[in-house]
Amino acid sequence: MKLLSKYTLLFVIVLVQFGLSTDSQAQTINWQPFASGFSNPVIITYDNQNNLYVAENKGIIRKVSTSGVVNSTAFLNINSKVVSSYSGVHGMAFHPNYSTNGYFFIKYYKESIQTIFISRFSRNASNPDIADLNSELILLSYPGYYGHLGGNLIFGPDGYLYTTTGDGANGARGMTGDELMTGQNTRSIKGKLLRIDVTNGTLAFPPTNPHLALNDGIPDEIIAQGLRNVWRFSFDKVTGDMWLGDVGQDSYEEVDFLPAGTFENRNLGWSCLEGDYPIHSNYCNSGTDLTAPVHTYAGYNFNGHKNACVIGGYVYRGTRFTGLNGWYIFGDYNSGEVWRMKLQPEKIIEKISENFEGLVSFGESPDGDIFLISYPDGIIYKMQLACETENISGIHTANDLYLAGINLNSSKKINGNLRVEYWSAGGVLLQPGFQVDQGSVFKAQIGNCEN
Ligand SMILES: [Ca+2]
Ligand SMILES: [Ca+2]
Repeated sequence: MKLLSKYTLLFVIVLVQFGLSTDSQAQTINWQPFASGFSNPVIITYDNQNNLYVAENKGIIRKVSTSGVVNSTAFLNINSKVVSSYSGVHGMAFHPNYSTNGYFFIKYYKESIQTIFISRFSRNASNPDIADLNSELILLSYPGYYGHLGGNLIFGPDGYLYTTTGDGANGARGMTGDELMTGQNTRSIKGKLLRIDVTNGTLAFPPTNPHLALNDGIPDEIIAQGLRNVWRFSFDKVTGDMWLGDVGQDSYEEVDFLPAGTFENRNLGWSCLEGDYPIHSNYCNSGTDLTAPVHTYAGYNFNGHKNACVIGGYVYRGTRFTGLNGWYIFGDYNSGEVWRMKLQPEKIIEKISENFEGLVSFGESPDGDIFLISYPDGIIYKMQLACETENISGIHTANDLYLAGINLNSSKKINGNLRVEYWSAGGVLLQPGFQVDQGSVFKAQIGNCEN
């Protein structure tokens, strides 16, 4: 093609939105190895000093830098407390004032005595890279049997510590589930959403917890019921809304959404319902309205045994990919599929990855990056946008502002090597130094091509 003229453009705005919400094809996500060498990792979280920590199922916790360098010395090893062949560490959360008080909290299962513990531990007084095994202060403990033991431990936007308990059932295939009838039994600690106040490092109950009345027979930490086995839930950093992935029995997996400030006295339905469908009508609790899931998908029985275990994730609130802002990222352990979902202005769900081996949990960095944990491989992956070629064509008109040509969407034939920041709001921001040949066809590589 003959070049008619050439301009050097500092900022060239293509006035067409390539953002996710207007593109019929979901942007491909890459999960790039961030840190590795773990043995069955289940959690990645952080303290208020931007240090990351990875917890392995069997109780070893390692400190990790924001660039993915793993400390060779374990931060803490509670393997002697866990001693489990099945399920050890379920949750870990650092106190909002960790930098001053050194407190962090671990939820773990001790199989030998079939008990779930929520304990406070303390950082070593002189070495911030290690914690003290003998600092354990048990705050709560519950009986738990092989089966549904619940899930993680996270501080909410209100500064209180939240966790979930499973219904305690076996959950084997072919059963209808909830054989202990706990989900709708308000007095049972099982199948519930719990909230405690550990501001001072000891156990207290928030005054807004709904079951604080003396001698009401309902544990004071319960705030919502009807959970089957929520392994992973999280809070939207911006809105404070809660998202939960409730693992189904054999029929339906579900995602639940609780707007900020509306957590108390919720009933998520199990096992009156599985997803939206009746399971045990005789277990239904007539005293409460049920909160329907915002998303269900076919479980083990209905998809060729492909999807069978929802893994709740996080709402993306990072700064690197503004086009993903507000999307909820979640997946399924069995299929290794990962989706993004938005509820407003209309519900949209799109698959962004698949065939991920051993997707046991997601995680979040202090600045909002999303991690994905491979349980069998012992690798923490970090979300990246794939560096794709977007087919842009158009005729450059003049000056520094490139107005999208009429062919921009209709003519898809360009490959290229130009780096473009895809995720800028409302358009494509070309990088400084980009040269445009008037009358030529543009070449652009779209995506965040960090590596
Ligand atoms: Ca009570
Ligand atoms: Ca439900």
